[in-house]
Amino acid sequence: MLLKKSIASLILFTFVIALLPVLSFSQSKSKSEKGFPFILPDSKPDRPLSEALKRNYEAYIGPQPIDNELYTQFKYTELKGFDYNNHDGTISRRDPSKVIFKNGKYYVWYTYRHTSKPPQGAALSNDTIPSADWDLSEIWYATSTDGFTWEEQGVAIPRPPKPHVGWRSVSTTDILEWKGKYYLYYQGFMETSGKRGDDCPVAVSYADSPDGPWTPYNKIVIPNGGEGEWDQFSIHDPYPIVYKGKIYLYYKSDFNKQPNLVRMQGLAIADNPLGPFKKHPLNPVINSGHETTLFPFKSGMAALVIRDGNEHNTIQYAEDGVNFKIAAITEYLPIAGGPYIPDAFTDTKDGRGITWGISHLTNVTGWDTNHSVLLRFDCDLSQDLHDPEMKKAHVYLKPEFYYQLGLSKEQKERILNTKR
Ligand code: AAL
Repeated sequence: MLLKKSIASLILFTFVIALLPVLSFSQSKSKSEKGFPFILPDSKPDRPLSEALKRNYEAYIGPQPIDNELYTQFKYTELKGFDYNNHDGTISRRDPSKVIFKNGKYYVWYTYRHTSKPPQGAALSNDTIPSADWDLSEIWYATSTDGFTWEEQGVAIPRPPKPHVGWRSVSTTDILEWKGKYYLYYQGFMETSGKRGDDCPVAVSYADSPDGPWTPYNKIVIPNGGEGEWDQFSIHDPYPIVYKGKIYLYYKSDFNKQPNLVRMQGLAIADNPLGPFKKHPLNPVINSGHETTLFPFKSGMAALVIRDGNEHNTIQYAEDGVNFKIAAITEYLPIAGGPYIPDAFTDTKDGRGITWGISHLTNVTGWDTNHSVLLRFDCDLSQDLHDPEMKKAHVYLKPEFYYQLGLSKEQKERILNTKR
């Protein structure tokens, strides 16, 4: 009897041992066959992933917007202190510079147009009638103690006399502080914008104080590209940052044949604010965008990429300041944003990021009184702020907003004439 029992228990034991690998395999099989976990893993899980889920963990700083330091919403505030002649189109302010803080106040420079008539297009323009919103303009500046109410200080860079660069218009400026001196880079038009295209090089003026007086260098500091090169006609939106011990000046150019104008952004680097600037061999370095808005972030460079191109409405990041990748996708980004970047000129190795700045809105009333206004934007693209309200991923807008995005007459006719 005892023998029978021990043989039976031996058989049972052997059977269980034999089953173990199958059981554990079926257990592990069921683990890998288990669906994606209900609680979103903080880091890339060790399991087969779709391309989208791989990207969710590889392309972005965090698996959700709330965890992504380079994701933010943007909030806007109307500025006090600027008069626009009842918005009749004769006064325009646009394309603000970065904001700096000096002498206990904030400074911003911008394109200022004050003409007897609103822009009339190239054909109807003359020495006093502007072709475009930034034609026949000067560079003015304003100061503020809080970034919301501004005091206009007047002209910083007037239009120089012919034949100096910028005699037709000086516009779209940005500020650099370098070794205790100040430099304003700006588009220097020597023909009416719109005659051929929006064609201009970049000029520069310098001063010992942000309040001027500004001395024009009276030479082209960022030249147009050679014939047939992408930036042969326009060097727009000069945007200097001190990075890796040098001046990294980002800019935009309009190229390709009309009506399919392409806008991309390039980089020119110099050791001296007055040049020579060497254009990067990999230019264009950003494949989309319009006006330039960048800031040092950690050891690299971040960029707000707006309005045009396959990758508009993105926030991008380049570990080396040159090779940009999408870091976040967002909406209602500041147009022509000029952020307040405390470490824009400190050659930082750990860029802290941004929380506010000045941007613009164009054509705010309609083409017959075309002009632009400045406004303030706030955001959370900072290592030193964590504002969950700025990390929300949806903006609720009223039906009127959507209805103003209406069909054109031609689209309506096409739809109504489409056979069922
Ligand atoms: C802006 C900028 C440049 C262009 C025009 C004025 O948005 O891109 O400055 O020349 O438009």
